[in-house]
Amino acid sequence: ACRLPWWRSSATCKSWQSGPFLPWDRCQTLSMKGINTTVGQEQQAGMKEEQVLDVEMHLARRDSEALFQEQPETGNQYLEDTLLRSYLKTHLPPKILEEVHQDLEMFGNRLLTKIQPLSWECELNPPVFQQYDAWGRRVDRIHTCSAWRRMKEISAEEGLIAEAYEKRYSNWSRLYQAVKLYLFSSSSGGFSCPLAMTDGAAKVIESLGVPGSLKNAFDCLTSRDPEKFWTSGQWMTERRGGSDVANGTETMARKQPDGTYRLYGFKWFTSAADSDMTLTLARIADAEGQCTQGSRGLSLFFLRVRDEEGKLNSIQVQRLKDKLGTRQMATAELWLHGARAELISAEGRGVAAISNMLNITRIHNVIGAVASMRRMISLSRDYARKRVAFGKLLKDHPLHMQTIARMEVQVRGAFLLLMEIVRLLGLAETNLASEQEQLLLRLLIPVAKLYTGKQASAVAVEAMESFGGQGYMEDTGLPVILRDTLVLSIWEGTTNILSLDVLRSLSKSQGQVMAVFLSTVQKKLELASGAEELSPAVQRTREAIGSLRQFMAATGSEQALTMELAARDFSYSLARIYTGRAMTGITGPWNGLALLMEHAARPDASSTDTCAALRWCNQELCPVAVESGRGSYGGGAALQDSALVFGNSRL
Ligand code: UCC
Repeated sequence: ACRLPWWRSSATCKSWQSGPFLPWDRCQTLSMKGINTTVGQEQQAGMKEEQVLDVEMHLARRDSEALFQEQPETGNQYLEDTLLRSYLKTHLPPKILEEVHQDLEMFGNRLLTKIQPLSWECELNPPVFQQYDAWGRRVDRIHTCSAWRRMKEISAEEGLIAEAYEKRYSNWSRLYQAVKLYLFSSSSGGFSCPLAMTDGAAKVIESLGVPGSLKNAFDCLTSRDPEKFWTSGQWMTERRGGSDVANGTETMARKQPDGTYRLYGFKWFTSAADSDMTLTLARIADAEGQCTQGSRGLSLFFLRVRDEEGKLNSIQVQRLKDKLGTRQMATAELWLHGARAELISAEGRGVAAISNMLNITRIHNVIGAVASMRRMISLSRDYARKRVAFGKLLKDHPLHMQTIARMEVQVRGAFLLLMEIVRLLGLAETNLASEQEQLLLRLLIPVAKLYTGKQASAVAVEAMESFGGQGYMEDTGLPVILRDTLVLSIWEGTTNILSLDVLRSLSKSQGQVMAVFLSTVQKKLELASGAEELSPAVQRTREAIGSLRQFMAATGSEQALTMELAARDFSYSLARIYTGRAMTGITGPWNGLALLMEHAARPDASSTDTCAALRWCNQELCPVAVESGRGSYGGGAALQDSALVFGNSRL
């Protein structure tokens, strides 16, 4: 079984355990304490004194033995995940399921026995930056541990990127890859981050039609050969901002006589700085050295980080970032002093081109969010079966169970939303997606990223509490999961930035995407109405859709400020409604029911599937309508917001 950190395994704890019970006559020696002694008796008394102390220590140890806690464990994460397995059984064609099942079971075992210990090694041995060698030469080496490098090999061997691009299971390949990444994520020691960007880079290159100059890069990014496999970075963030890429990017590109470019600038936040290549944005300078400002001035470049001899490509590492979490991974500040690069987008189309990468890394973010929730709940659940408090196991305390059950409902919803997105992506990548499905995918990626990022932080904090004080102890490994989870709502676009991206997808499609969303859910809701036990959930969802429609109709003609203020609540509403119900595209009598409702309507569904659907729909499904009714999105509310924020300060 997979125990929390190996460095606190039962072997290390043995010395803390008391010996066998002491016989009663030895315990009697306690009464000798304070005995009067003569000179001749001193030595004998000293020995007795020692015996007394020995007995006291044994008793103290025996007492503390009762306080000794059993570590929470997880087993094979694939076999234990009944929701995942039932999802695959419901959706995958039988032949594919058979093959995939075998591989996932083996992968689950490998994760448990081989990969999880490496993950803790990565945590214990974060990257080290060496700026100079012993003789004063600038070397800028980032030293990573052997476990980290092994993760790279394992990623290739398991086809964690390759699977999506080989497409051996056609439209199901993407979903299958996502499932492997989901299982890998919480045992990857942070390696899921470079994999996210590697996947994103491969996607960008594929979307460009794999031009000849990038063929080798594409082959390496998607290779199963550990010797050949590359990872990629994504260098977007500069000093003036990680969100406002269009205005914050200062890096300049100068064209060379051979048609390549040299890049000059400073990249403030470059994750997985030990990667082989990267995609990055820069402004092409004209003959006078002038650049176009704003989004239209940005172009996308490909560059190798090092040359064949391992020398940096005119790049200097300023320092590694001192992060709250994801410490296993080297995130660096980099100076580009004429790094040789290749222009890979049309001039001025950099943001649009890198969006392909962003959409993939945002899906990886969702994978990381769902995986960390699942891991925390698995450990909580196991602990509840072992830990005794107030005379009974935690699992026999109803309030404790209620708390974990609420988290379970959240992770179930998030998991099904993730599966829905990768299912749609698989269809899009094999030209099987309708125009409606493509629009839905564009909308659901930011919705899922922003929503699951917040869910994951909340669940990680709540789950940590379920271990009591132990959850707060660094050497249990639980704080590592919390720290690594907190980044999910920040990087790859914060919650507010993603909310604005939801609005961008609306306006880009001129409202068509909302029409698709609403008509899909409305039409398919009728199908869900057949299942008697789900009728309260159907009813609440129907009301929520009605409220959403009303909100859309009322704000349609209003100014931009209203939509900006509503963006976050609006996005949450889409997440909750869609997870509550959605179009799934599978065939059968339950085709088109809600994600959670659909799962509960399977012939072999359990009562807990129904319960999860009902409870999901018990939360406020359309917060944007509620807040709109309270007048939260008007100009007056915005002024009040500012007054509240600054009213208590001298500013
Ligand atoms: O770098 C970072 C750390 C890396 C770590 C990755 C690890 C993940 C690991 C997970 C493990 C579990 S963090 C970097 C964080 N920064 C961001 O994510 C950027 C956030 N900012 C945005 O997303 C902004 O909204 C921008 C940059 C997209 C805004 O740029 P613009 O230029 O102001 O926006 P525009 O003008 O609206 O969009 C320009 C074009 C448009 O296309 P056209 O011109 O054809 O209309 C948009 O439709 O780009 C298109 N576009 C998109 N297309 C913009 N966003 C998208 C999109 N999401 N999908 C498709």
